[in-house]
Amino acid sequence: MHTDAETTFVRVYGARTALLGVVGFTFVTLGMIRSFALLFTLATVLPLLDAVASVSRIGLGHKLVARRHHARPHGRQRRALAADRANPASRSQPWRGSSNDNRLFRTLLLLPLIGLALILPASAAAHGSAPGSAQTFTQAIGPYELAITIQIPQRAPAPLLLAIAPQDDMRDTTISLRLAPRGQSFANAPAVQVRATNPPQPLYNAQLQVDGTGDWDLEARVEGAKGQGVARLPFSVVNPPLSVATVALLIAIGGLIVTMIVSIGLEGLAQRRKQPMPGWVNRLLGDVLFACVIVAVIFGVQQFLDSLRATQAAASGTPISGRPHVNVVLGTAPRVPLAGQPLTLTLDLSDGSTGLPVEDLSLHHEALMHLVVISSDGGFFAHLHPPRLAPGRFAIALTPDRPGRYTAYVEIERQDSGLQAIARDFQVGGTPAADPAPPPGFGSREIGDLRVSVSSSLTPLRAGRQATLTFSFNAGGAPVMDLQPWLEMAGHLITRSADGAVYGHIHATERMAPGGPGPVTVRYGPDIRFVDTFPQPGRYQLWAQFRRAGKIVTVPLTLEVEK
Ligand SMILES: [Cu+2]
Repeated sequence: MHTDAETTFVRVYGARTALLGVVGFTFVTLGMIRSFALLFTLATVLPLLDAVASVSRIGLGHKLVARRHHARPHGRQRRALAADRANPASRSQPWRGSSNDNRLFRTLLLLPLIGLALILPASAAAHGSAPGSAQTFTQAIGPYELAITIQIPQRAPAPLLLAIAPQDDMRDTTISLRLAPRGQSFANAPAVQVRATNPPQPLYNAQLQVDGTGDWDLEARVEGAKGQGVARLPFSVVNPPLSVATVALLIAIGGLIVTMIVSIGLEGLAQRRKQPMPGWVNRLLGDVLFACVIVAVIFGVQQFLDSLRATQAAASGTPISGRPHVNVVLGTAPRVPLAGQPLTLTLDLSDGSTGLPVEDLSLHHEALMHLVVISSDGGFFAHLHPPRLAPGRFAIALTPDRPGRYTAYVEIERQDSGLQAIARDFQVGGTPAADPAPPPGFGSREIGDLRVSVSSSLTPLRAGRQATLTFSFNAGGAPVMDLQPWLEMAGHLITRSADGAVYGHIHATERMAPGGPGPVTVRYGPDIRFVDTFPQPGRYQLWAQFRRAGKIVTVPLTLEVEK
């Protein structure tokens, strides 16, 4: 059984705790600065409100219990109320005190609603721009290079929005797209077709339907005058897991808000009818509020502690679990490839522990796999993005231009693991030609209609000493300002010691440009810088790669590094 004062206290504290719960919960869920600031402000303001509430209800020198309250009339009070009704003049005084309390009470009740209103738009925005909701796969499909962005839906069934950005000339090609749950046949899946127009657009949109959650493969088939190819892009749709604690907290907070609204409504009704609310209703509302508060506090605290632990674990840089290494088996078709003849490289990825096909590759710079193929003399260089054909299987065609030993560098990243670069050699037959002249080192050279000058912050280069290499671009005597990002970066630099012992993939120091479905407007120029420390002395072969007007510009380089 509660007295009036107790009931009011429970309500005041209910309102306060609900508010803190809502704000704390939002802070926990979203980890947003705005919620944190709100929480801080409320933590300062609420004790003051509590003090006001306490003084007004318990009173300083007031006889609270004797004071008449419309909500909880007892025997003697009821008789007094009946007398009041008979004599309106005597009624004004007690009701005024009560309605003042009501106003304060309502103000306190309004706060959680204001808190909610402040928070809800923020949460909606946070969901819309949640990282990872769009995944861009850049890869070769047959002879065509394209970037396909998948907007991963938050739940299923849902439409699957696709944006296709050709990376080179794709005019008059047809792109067929269809979906199948991982491991199932595409045979009966409905397909949508996109026709790359002439002249080509920078972006084509398509839409498919995802029926359920789980692992999916998107098959992209391209056919055109230059040839055809296929890629199967893996993605997953997961319903955000809602824990029991979260559901309980939400129910408790919802219960608090509903009970408060009901309570305000009933009190308003009671006042208007000048009839007291029945005691049992009041008690019931108080009990429900109290129960909701208890549940909200328990699960709110639990959620808060959980998130605190997660934040601490993230901040302390606790190493993520990691996955076993990946074994790569490289195959060539034909088995003995010949210089000048096309060959297909097949890369089968298996888990180093279980031997099963590797199916948990993360997108790394917009591709599941980056493949760099270099001939031992450095005369042949290709940076490719092989399409995934089946679980753990990637394949791509290329035409080696000289006989000899080649190295394929496979760069991949498994979920929760770091980047792995795996080198595999293969042999190409044919009649050896004269050794190619090595490309120039520092200084100026013409590449197409571009003049590229390369300089270093450290000359001569020394092993173990950091150097900044600067590539400056000019066209027609004017500095080039319209270099585009490629695979999220202003430039990529592949370095390899002539003996093959050292391999590096370095990114430009310029600001990253994360990809997405829309056109990327970031431009770079005329200078692009890379920082590197060559680990050992000797001759190095380098290939710097940039993108301009949708075409990849490769700048080969030979540098000597002294001791
Ligand atoms: Cu790449």
